[in-house]
Amino acid sequence: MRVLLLMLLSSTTWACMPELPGGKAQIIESAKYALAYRTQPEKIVIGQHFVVELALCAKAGAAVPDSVRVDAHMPEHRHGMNYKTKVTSNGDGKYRAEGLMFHMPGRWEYIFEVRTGGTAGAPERMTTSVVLQ
Ligand SMILES: [Cu+2]
Repeated sequence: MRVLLLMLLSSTTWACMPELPGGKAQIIESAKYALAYRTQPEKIVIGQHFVVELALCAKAGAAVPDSVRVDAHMPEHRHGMNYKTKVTSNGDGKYRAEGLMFHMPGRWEYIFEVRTGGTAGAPERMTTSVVLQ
């Protein structure tokens, strides 16, 4: 019992659950953060802009995010999107990224970059990919 308690106390990766109301969301996790996201529209159409809504929570011991960047690229093709995204914070750990567009079919990888403490330290990167047909 005592050992278990010490293990729990020494853990810096306590889970948290990001809340993104309004429907189902994909969850991805890094050592420090958990992120829920969904696209709008839900089904991405090649060559049409879409929005990514996301919610972020910091696990125990991790700094609260200052800002989030959202980007995407095609790792196999070594190119990114033709547009830059604009991320706005809705407060309360929620963000909205506008201006995404996947301009061709294939595997696209989202890159979520979480920044804390100004310029100090590298941003935490979280990635996940989707295949568009
Ligand atoms: Cu490509």
